[in-house]
Amino acid sequence: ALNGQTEKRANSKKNKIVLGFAQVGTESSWRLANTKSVIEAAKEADIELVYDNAEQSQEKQIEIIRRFIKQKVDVIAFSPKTETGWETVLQEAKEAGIPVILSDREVNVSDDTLWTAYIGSDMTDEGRRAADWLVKNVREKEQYRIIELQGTEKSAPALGRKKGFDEVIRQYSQYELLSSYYGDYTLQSGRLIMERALQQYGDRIDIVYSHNDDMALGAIQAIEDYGLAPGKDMILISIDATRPAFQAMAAGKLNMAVECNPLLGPQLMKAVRDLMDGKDLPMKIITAEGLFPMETAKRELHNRDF
Ligand code: GYE
Repeated sequence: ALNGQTEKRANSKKNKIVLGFAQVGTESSWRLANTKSVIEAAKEADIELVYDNAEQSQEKQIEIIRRFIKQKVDVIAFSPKTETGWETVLQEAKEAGIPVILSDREVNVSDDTLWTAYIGSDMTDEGRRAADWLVKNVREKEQYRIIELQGTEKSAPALGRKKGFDEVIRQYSQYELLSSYYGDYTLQSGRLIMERALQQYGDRIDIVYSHNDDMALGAIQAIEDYGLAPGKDMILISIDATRPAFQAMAAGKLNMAVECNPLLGPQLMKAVRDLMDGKDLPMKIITAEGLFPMETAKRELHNRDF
């Protein structure tokens, strides 16, 4: 199928590769940095990017992908809002001979030939590392009660980050997960669900584990409004480690952030080019990432480029 694709391009004398990119939304700092990275990397790689944004709607994302198929783009990349619900549209892409690359979120489909490669992080490992940091660094009290602020329901990062975290925490009786709440990775949703958690549990909450920085920043506001000091009265940890999280850490309000790198543009363009050259892609292209406790924030802040 790939060779046919390359031939078709050569025959039509189309000199630029066309990539359709169906971004999931504009929900977070991470996402904005990701979008910028994809747009810049396409320019750099001289790949024609057809970009559209689903604004956190799966139906809209499916519509966009269908439009890409109609336009006969060479490759489709997208960041699937949820893990499920993609069989039909991915089948359509496959029948049209258009390879699909998953960007930063995986899908859960019965037939793995419906997609070509995944580029992004190991979400379960991020959750695991967040919990590892807790059990190694937050352990002087006899009992810790945890609140979890989850990302979008059924999204790959929310599922993975919960799974990895639970896996570790479950082994220590010192930690108790009081409750998990769904947000949608936005600051607003983080604030809202933290308010709900505070209404339910008040100052019995010792630790807040947020699936991304923006929700953690919303939680910080809610905790301050409640009259407590985030980072001191309550331990806050989050995932992404974007610049705003570093600023919150430097201000002593966020205790740790596990890095999730949004700068996937260059890797994506390389994958697209390799595909069009008829090369085989690895199924998973996983990004290596760090972990930053509060104490490193001032030093690292100026190194952050997302
Ligand atoms: O962590 C979050 C964003 O899919 C990895 O989505 C991405 C996640 C990221 O909204 O901030």
